[in-house]
Amino acid sequence: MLLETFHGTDLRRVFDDARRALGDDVLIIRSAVHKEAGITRVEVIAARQQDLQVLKQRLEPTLPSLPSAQGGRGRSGPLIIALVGPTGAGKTTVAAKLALHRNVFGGRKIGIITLDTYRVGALEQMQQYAEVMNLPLEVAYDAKEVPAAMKRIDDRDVVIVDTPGRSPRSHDANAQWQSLLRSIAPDEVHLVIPATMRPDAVPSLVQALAPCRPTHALITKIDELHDERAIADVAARVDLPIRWIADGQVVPDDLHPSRNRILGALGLVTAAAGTRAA
Ligand SMILES: Nc1nc2c(ncn2[C@@H]2O[C@H](COP(=O)(O)OP(=O)(O)OP(=O)(O)O)[C@@H](O)[C@H]2O)c(=O)[nH]1
Ligand SMILES: [Mg+2]
Repeated sequence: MLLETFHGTDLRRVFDDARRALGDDVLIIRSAVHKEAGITRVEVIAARQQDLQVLKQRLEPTLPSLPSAQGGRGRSGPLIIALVGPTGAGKTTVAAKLALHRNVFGGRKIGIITLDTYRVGALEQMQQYAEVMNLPLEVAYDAKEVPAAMKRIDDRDVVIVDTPGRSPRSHDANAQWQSLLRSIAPDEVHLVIPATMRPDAVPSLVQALAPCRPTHALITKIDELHDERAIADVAARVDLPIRWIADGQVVPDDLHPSRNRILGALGLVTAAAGTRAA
């Protein structure tokens, strides 16, 4: 765990325990002292500064470079960002937020491709979003359709690819949409992870979705946490850069840059900076 909790009755001793366990570069994130039935109880939450440094480096605030007249990305066509992750993680909602948020790709031409043709109602959900957002939507059922679908939205600056939830049971269905995704060759693949997921389950999720070649993680449902510091534990378990987080169902407002929010949850930036919108 990134964050370790230490208990005791004497603050100095608990600090010493933390230092013994985590080494001299220990950073105290929070300490609390309260009395319970006349006994002083101390709780100290600490982390290794080195681990925090590694986490900070992964919270990259910069947006990807977008296509320009000079072809600055080294290839023509739109920037392609795909979203993959477990069922119900918030992929489709994030797709709509990315498409609409003025501080993300505001003013750019956006297109959407969905590979989610499996779940009943999934296509209708995306069609409704595309309609209200007034954005072109392409649906790819098999690999043969990908080149034509891509060509139809080739004039877009950014294409967002929505995918079905990874089914733990249906290997064939997963293999099929994952091969479709590879044929699209996205520039970035964001692994969408609900913050409410147990941190120790994160590595096996990353492994299960390795065929999608995730380049980033995107943590959703932060609003459902009892204690926001838990985002840091999820973030620390996924060894990928994290640019955005989501903290609610409201499209597009509940999407924010990750850095200040995650460091803010740890008390490492001021609260005001930590809650600033995207
Ligand atoms: N509280 C909360 N709910 C969210 C957030 N993001 C999405 N949701 C809700 O989670 C539910 C599932 O969201 P979807 O976007 O459909 O999730 P998905 O990953 O596309 O789901 P599948 O396509 O079924 O795999 C919806 O009710 C969303 O409104 C978030 O950040 N916080
Ligand atoms: Mg979906």
